[in-house]
Amino acid sequence: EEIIKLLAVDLGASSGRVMLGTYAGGIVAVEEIRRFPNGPVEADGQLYWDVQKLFQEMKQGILAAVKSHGPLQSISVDTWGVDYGFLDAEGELLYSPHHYRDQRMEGIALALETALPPEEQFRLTGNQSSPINTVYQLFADLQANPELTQNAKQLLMMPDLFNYMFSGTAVAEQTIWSTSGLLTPDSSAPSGEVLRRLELPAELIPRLVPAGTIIGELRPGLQEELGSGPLKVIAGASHDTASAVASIPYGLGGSTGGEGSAAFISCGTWSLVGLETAEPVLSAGACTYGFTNESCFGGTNRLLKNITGLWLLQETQRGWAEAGEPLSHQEAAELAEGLDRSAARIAVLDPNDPLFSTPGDMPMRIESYCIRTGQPVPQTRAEIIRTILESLAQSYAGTIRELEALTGRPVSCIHMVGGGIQNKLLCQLTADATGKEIIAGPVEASAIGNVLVQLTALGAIEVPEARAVVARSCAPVRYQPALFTIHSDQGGQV
Ligand code: LFR
Repeated sequence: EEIIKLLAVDLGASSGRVMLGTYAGGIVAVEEIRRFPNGPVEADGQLYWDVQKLFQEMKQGILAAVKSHGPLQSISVDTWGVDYGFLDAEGELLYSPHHYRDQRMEGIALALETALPPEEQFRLTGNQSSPINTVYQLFADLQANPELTQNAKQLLMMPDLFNYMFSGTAVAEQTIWSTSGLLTPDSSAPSGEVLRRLELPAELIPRLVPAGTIIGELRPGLQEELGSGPLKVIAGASHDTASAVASIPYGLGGSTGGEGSAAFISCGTWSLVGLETAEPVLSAGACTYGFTNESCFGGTNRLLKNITGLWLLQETQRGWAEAGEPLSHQEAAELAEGLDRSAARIAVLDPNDPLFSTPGDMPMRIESYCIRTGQPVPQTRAEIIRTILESLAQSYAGTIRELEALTGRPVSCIHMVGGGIQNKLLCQLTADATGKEIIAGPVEASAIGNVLVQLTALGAIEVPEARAVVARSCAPVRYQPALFTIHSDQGGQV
C-alpha cells in the first residue's frame, strides 16, 4: 500500500521542529527530524524574530528528511499567532519581524482604543483586544514609520512568510489571519471598518485563502539545493492553535458526547481553553469574560480564551536552572506523590495577572502575588510547582464554567492536547478542578493537525474523516475527577 510522506514545520515561540508526517493504512504518524531553539532577538531596544536563521534551520530539516526518507510530497509551516513581516516591491522582506512581547505598542494603545474601543474591536472582528494583536502592532509601526505606506507592499503573517519563502507565492491564510484583529468575525474578509477607522492600507493584505490550499511548489533553486524534487507548498491550518485543534479526536467520551459539548485545552507556553461553535459568539458576555473568536480548519469557529500557561513553569524552571539548581527527578517524584496524599492547596494565582507576563524571577513574583492577595506563600520548590499547576487547573475550570454559561450547554468532557499534557499532574488537577473527564492526546497536536490538513489538501483523506484518523492513530489517556477515582496512576513528570 502507498505511504504518503510529507513535512510539517511547527514553529513555536521557544522552539521549532521539522516533523516527518506519514500516512499509511489509515494511520497518521509524526517523527521529529530536527529541533532548533527560537526566541526573541534584541536590537536597538526592540524585540525581533531571526527569520533568516529560522529559515536556515528549516532548510537543514528538509535536507535531513529528504536524505533519510525521501521522496516527500509536500510541506507546510504553522506558527504562533499575531506576528508578521513586510515585503517590499521586489518581494524581499523589509526587515526582521517584531516579536509580540516587544513593547512598542505601549505608547499607542490609547490612541488606537480612542479610535476603536475594545468592545468595537470585538464586535467588528470577533477578536478580544490585546496589545499583541497584529492590529496594534501594525498601527504602532505605521505611526513610528510613516514611510512604510510607500515601502511596504504586502504584510505576511509568520507562516505565510515562510510558505512564501519556500514557494514564492504570497497568500493570507485564514486561520492565522483570524488572530490579527483585522478580519470580520467569520474571517472571510478584512474588516473595512477597522481599516478605515485606523487608516490602515487594505492593499497590504494578500489574497485570503482557506486552510488546506496548495499554493505552489518549492522554488526551483531550493529544490536543487535540497535535492527534494517538486515538493508542494501548502497553506495549512497555519496558526498552531488551529492545527492543534484540528487534531482533536472528538466523539471519544463524555456522558452526552457530540462535538458541541466537548471542550478543549491546548497546553503549551499558552493555554488555550475553548470549544468549537458553528458561528462566532459576539455576545457582551463573551467580550466581558475575555473570549476571542478564531477560525478553525473546515470553517467552524473557535471560541476560546488565552491563558498564560506553562510559561509560568517554564520561566520558574529556567530561573532554577540558571541558578545552577535544575529540578531533580526526586523532587518531581515527590510532587506526584504529594498529589496522591491529596496535599492541601496552598495558594491560587491568576495566571493572567500582568505580573507574570514578562520574563523574570517567577518564584519571587509568586511570593509577592500571594502576599498582595493575603494567601500563604508556597515555600518549597514542590509547593511552588504545585501552586502553579493548581492555579492553571483552577483557571481552566473557571473558563469552562464561563463557556457553559455563554453557550447555555454543559461541557461533557475536555480534550487536552499539546506538549503540556505530558505533565500528568496538570491533567489530573484539571479533571479534579473541572469535575469533568479529561481525554488527553495527542501530545504532538500541532504537528499532527498540520499533517492532517496537508493530507486533505493532497486528496488523501476527506475533511470529515480527519478526526477519525487521529482517533485510530493515537490512544488518548483518560483522567477521571478525583471524587470518582479510588486509585489513580500519577506519573512523576513535571
Ligand atoms: C499559541 C498561540 C496562541 C496565540 C499566541 C500568541 O502558540 O498561537 O494561539 O494567541 O500563541 O501568538
